[in-house]
Amino acid sequence: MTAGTNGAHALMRTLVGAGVDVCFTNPGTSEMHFVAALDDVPEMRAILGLFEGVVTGAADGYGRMAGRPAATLLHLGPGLANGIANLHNARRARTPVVNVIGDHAIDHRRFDAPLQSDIESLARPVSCWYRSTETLAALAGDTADAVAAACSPPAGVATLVVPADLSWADGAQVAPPAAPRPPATVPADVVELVAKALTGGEPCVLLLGATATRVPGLVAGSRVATATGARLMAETFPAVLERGAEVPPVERLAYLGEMVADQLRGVRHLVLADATTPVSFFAYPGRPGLLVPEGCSVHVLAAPGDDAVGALEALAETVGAPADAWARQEPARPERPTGALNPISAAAAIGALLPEGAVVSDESNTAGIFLPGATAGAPRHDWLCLTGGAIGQGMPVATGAAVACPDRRVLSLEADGSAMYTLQSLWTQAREGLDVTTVVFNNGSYAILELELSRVGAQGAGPLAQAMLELDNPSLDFVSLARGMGVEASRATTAEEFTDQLERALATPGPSLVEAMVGRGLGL
Ligand SMILES: Cc1ncc(C[n+]2csc(CCOP(=O)(O)OP(=O)(O)O)c2C)c(N)n1
Ligand SMILES: [Mg+2]
Repeated sequence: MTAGTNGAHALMRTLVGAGVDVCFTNPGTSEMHFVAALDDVPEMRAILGLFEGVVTGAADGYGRMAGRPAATLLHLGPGLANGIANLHNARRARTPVVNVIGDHAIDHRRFDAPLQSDIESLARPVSCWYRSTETLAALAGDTADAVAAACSPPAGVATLVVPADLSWADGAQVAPPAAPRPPATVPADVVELVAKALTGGEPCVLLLGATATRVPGLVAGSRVATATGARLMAETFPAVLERGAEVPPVERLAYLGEMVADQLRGVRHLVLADATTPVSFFAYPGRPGLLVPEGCSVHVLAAPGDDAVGALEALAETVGAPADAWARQEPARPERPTGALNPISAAAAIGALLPEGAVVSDESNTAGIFLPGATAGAPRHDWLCLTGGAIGQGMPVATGAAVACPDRRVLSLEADGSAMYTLQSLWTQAREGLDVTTVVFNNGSYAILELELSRVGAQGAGPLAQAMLELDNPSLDFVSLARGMGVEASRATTAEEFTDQLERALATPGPSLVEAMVGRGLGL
């Protein structure tokens, strides 16, 4: 233990000592001592977000790409509440996040002052660990515990609540880092049983999720698939999917249950490697919620918190897969598109131009359905998905990913409706000079909900219902919105314009935005 000064300093120094040196924040009065401590702890990079959904989503994007947590700094219950949807997405992504919330001074709580609320009830559902520090002596140790909890497999959001009187009190100590729990090794008999199922001559799918969708997991999975004839698949919305030329290709489970039924028809053994059992995103009248086909056995090779990559490698050895017998994606790019701008031609342009090493934050929704095909053979890149289904994730995640990966181009692919949730991310990107290229697919609607309206069997939808799904009265002008936050922007109405503008944006340092007027249809 080394002597600190006040509690806020001790917390900051403990975070930095544990490797947490980025803090996304939107602070208030109860966090002013943390703000004041920043000048004395310059190792901590503090980044301002103008809404808490930006703060929490950026921490998610940072944690996914850095592999270690950022801290947030949020203002009491209401600040946390504004950030919860993206903490929900981070929880689903199993991203390590140290979620610090300033609270009223302990002695002030009894007054029920205006910002007083039940922080614990708000935080628990999105947190893998929760603690409210009640003494100065405990503050630094609790901070170290929070970092370890966030990083312990399966990683998650560790929430630490700090009363204001502890952050201003003098005499706090800095704590050394605490060790995270290691992942659990999958027992050999589990691997043996799975190997038996895969080599029994029946149709099998090996489904990769969470920690298994990066190159080591993909390579081990591909070895198993090559040796046994199993099909290699990945969950619908991986937190990070590494893909592109020379990487083992993997088919993702579809979003729509009917399409998953087609993908899994006839499968007799479904092996889960850090993936969950496939279920429909929503319930629909008369349709199954569980998407495992009849007569198919589910085998858990690795559960959350297990060493899934180690288990896949052990499985590859057990089935006798040679170390270099894995599938490699052929390099290929689409031609630069011409003619109408629609989801097909926009995807072709992105496939033609995607830079080597790009980090793609994908919240393109319906306009993005042709992207996986168009980018499959592009140079190697990472694909970050909407893990928890709560829209408003994409632009903050892109922001945090750019902070984590300053040498890589981030491509933020946004549907227009989703963009409007956390559009303030652009301001943070401009202020921090982040290399984020944003494409907004302007289709003037909540297009997916038009589809869902008919799929759920809702009766009697007329013009009033339709109006709830339309965004074109007034229409959104993303060029002006971006410029208003200091981000250069242009609008494309043809495939040629889009390709040229995207090429220029990708080559320009700092953030820029291209508004793609893709229209209502898919371009089929
Ligand atoms: C936090 C949150 N609020 C609301 C929804 C419901 N929702 C799902 S998709 C959607 C509209 C998406 O529209 P857009 O982003 O423009 O994509 P498009 O469907 O047009 O491709 C909404 C409101 C949600 N998923 N998450
Ligand atoms: Mg839309």
